[in-house]
Amino acid sequence: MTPDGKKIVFSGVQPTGNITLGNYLGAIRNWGAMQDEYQCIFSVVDLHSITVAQQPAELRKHTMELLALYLACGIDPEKSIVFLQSHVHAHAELAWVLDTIAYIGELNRMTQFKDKSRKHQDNINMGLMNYPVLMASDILLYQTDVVPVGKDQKQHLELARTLAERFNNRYSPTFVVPEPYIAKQGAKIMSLQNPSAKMSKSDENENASIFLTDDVATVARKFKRAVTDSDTQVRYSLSEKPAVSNLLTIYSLCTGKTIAQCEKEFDGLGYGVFKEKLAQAVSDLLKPIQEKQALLLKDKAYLEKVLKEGAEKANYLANKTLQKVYKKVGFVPPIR
Ligand code: ATP
Ligand code: LTN
Repeated sequence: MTPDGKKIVFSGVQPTGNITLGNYLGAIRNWGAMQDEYQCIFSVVDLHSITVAQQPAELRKHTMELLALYLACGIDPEKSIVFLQSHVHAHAELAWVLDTIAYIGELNRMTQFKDKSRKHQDNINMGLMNYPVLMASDILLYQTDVVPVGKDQKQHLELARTLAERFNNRYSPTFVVPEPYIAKQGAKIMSLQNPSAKMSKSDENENASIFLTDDVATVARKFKRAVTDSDTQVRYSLSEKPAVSNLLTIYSLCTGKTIAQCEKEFDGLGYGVFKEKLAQAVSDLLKPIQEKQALLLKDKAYLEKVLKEGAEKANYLANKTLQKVYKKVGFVPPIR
């Protein structure tokens, strides 16, 4: 809670490449709408991204692109704190302390760790296993009340809660225990090629994901190739028609129409027409974001100003918590 009684929101996305429609609908889109009611803190979590090998020049580029995307999606640096995780050293420092109360068994069980270990067998590094502890540190440093994320992050949020409670019990109340905020619709957008897998930035099949940078023709082509079923009815049923239900969810979120309205709109029209309209709706949503992002990326001075001010505000808040933590664990404060 801030001094003026606003709850604190924290969230982040990794600058690991192309942001997908899943990242947008499941996470970033919801952030903009929270800025008036909450004190929001949004980070480009670059420390997390190197748990999977990155090219340094690419990482720098993706980081600035993601920052510009946050702003293009309506994150307002006048209202919210926007910063790069690596600009606030307290994230890595608190992660170290939390590491000493996190158990190997807990981290070993994490679904994302197991998935990513399978995908990157040549690089099962300690950072990959430690990823959720760093994420807990991100959240707990700001005394966060609410964390808006997609469904896949729920398990990591549980760990952040567990670590907060464990620290509070072992020492004395220090951290707010955060709540996840998972949107009812869009929390798990599925792959266009396999409705049982989530849409992911790192999918090898590029037809599986819509990227926020995709142009009109690419969006149309990907939806045209999207898997459906042998039926012809545009109807929502997760058990009987998972692929079509996923497309309906996307259409509903992009147009603001309810699922029932969408079903009615395509009653008797078949998948061809539905897919064309869907592609149009997605492109209409992406176009203004792409235009704003391109303009912002040309204004390096402005982006740097946002980063400088964001880092100052974030450092102030994070250091306050870190100092409390250091005191509680028994570190002698530096002599000034
Ligand atoms: P990767 O595929 O590289 O693991 P990712 O696509 O999962 O990455 P993250 O940076 O890990 O992306 O996630 C950013 C945010 O987007 C998180 O809040 C996450 O829950 C959300 N998110 C990711 N994929 C989806 C999806 N398919 N549907 C809804 N939300 C998603
Ligand atoms: N692990 C998250 C990204 C992330 C995050 C956070 C989200 C890192 N730190 C703190 C919310 C709060 C993911 O989406 N893969």
